[in-house]
Amino acid sequence: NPMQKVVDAVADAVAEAKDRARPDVPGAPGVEPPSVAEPTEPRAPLPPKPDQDEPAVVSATGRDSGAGRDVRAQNGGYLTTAQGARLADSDHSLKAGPRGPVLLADHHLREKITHFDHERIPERVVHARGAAAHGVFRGYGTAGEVSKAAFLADGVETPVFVRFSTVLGSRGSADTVRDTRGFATKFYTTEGVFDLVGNNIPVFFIQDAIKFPDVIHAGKPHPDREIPQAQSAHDTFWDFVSLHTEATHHTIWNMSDRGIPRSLRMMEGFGIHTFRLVNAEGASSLVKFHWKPKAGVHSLVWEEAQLLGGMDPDFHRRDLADAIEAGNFPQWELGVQVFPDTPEQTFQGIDLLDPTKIVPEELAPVRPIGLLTLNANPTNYFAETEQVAFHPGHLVPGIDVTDDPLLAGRLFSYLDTQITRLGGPNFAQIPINRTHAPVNDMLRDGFHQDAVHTGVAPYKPNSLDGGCPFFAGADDHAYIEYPTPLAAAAKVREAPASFGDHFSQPRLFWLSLSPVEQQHVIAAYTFELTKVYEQAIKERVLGVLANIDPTLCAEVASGLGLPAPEATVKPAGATPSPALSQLGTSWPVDGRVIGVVAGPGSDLDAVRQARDAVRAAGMTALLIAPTGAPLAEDLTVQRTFAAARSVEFDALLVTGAPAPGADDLGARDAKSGPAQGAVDSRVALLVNEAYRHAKPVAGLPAARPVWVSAAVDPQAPGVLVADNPADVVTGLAELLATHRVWARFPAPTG
Ligand code: HDE
Repeated sequence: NPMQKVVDAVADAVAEAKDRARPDVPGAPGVEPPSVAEPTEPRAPLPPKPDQDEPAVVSATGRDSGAGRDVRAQNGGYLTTAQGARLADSDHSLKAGPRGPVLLADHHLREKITHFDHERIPERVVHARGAAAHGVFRGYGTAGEVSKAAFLADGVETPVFVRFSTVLGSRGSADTVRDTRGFATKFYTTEGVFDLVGNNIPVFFIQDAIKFPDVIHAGKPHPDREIPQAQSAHDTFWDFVSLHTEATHHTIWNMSDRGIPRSLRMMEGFGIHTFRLVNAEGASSLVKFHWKPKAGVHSLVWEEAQLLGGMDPDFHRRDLADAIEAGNFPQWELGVQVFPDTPEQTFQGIDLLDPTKIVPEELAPVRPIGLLTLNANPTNYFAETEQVAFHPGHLVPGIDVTDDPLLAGRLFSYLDTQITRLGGPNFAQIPINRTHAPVNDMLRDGFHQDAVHTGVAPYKPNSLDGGCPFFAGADDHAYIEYPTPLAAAAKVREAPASFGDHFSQPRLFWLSLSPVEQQHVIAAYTFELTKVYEQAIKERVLGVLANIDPTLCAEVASGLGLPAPEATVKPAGATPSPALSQLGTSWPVDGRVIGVVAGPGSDLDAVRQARDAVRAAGMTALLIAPTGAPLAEDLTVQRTFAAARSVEFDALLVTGAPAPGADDLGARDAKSGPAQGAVDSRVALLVNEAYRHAKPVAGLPAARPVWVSAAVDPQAPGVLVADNPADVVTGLAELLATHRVWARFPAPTG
């Protein structure tokens, strides 16, 4: 039967294509990828292209982690033009004689320069600055009760690409600015791409997408001078958030330590909106998504963040890439808070459609449903991190949206913005964006069309292509929208009354913080408002703070030298949510960075033992010495006194008291030279900063003179001296488990 042959051939081609596209992804038990074999002529859907394979796992610095790819920038023996013609020279333009005019006939010059002229694409209108990594997501199977999504089934491994970002800054801005961080994950599932496009703060500035241009225009640099870059410490931001008080909750999170993460590896992530999950029986639940970092939730202190802006503007980007390179793969558990899908769409009085509200974890625990591991750096920043296109509307069966009005606007915005940013509607064909499921669409033509479509009937219904392709049913993994019942209503431009509560949850957040975290919030508001020129805006913000908490308002007012106004809204009584504080928990220290200071006079055996003990504890040791010369054959120096700064390290281990080096200008008195017993001033600064930032500071007995030069109180908490390097490292690791020596911060006044 010739028809049967065609059907078999199609099925074979599809099976082969699937194998090629997903060599390592096992199918979920009982979850078959959608069948795309077609019962009639004429041909198989276009197979995935070779570059639709899993992303390469070659690291940024060329470390080949097994993919066997050649990582040289160019392959092949000869340099060619884009058309493949071999070139004999690419260093000189074609000229009429060596000193003559350049000729228009130089087609190679024109090709080279023209391509260069068009190398840049527009940066993202928000979240322009980002860093990304490849990884894998493994489902626990615990979500089966609420979602039929195949990638959540037990043991299913799905390739992912995750992009972290700041919101306000331009592509070249600094990493450690005070801002919200984006946390966008692309899951290449067998049922199509699912994008979870979240942030590290669980609420948003606005409740309705129509306000997005307003909040972003207010947060971006002033349109006249284009300053300040990548920050909220300016008049227009505070003008907007003080007038538009639904922004109060997000703003207090930004002013907390959450606005300056220690590392992208140490942040939570949140889907923010309430989503709808649908299980195999078709039952719907409402959920909020949470990412929980295995390394804990940690932050910088403000001075560190500021110093890093100059010292190492790429700090977060570098930290992520280095950790992956070193094999310290960052991990997060994905979890859901599950709420019954009731007609009111509220939970214990909290409106689930209001994106400025959280549901405290104490009321609805976060249930873990899978594990994310980032295990490979991108190979090419532009191709992957820049061209990746996320969209909250990239959904798979079992995951649906709700009527959150902010989410509705996002469902429009992301698709729309990619058309400008990536130059047309075919961005799904860019390798990083391609689904790993077979594609059989009827989308045709457009800028940058990569596919060579065959056939004549890219429309339905058709008879010329035998009616192909066909619609799938729910049993064939079709995406079917949940038939949400809608109440009869009049068309209005209005928000529900519950959206009018702007202060009870900011107060809940404030009351949930520990005293030292509250102190940081006070300092952050005071810093930011000090940068505001308009007195009226400062006063208006104080009015907002009074509605959160009188102490917060009074402290900030006193820092600004202004009177504290009375509240205009009666502060709601709130039960604190301990889960909102970053303190009070111990975390693994894997991947933490310890600076090991060594200099002339350090006992090299002790240095070696210290370094090895740090490594044995799963942390990274960076050796800091006067120059880059190795201290011994096996003691490579990673940082010099001139290039090291405390902000790079989570803790310091000092092995000696190095005398000022010849290049230590800070310690040198022009006439008399360094004082007897003086310590290199850069080492003293290093230790002093680490001490002031409440980091563990430890040493061998020979380091004691450094404590004096660095104004370190040897009796202070978290200052540790021991004879044995291994004991020093054990003590450091214990101190680091709580991230900082919190007791060392000045007692809060609030
Ligand atoms: Fe976005 N957002 N957003 N956003 N957003 C973009 O999409 C938008 C919002 C988030 O690493 C843009 O591709 C609107 C909330 C992340 O590539 C744009 C609204 C949350 C990223 C856009 C929001 C986010 C973006 C810019 C209000 C947390 C970076 C370029 C309704 C849940 C993704 C682009 C990446 C990026 C629109 C609000 C997260 C313009 C209209 C809430 C992580 O489409």
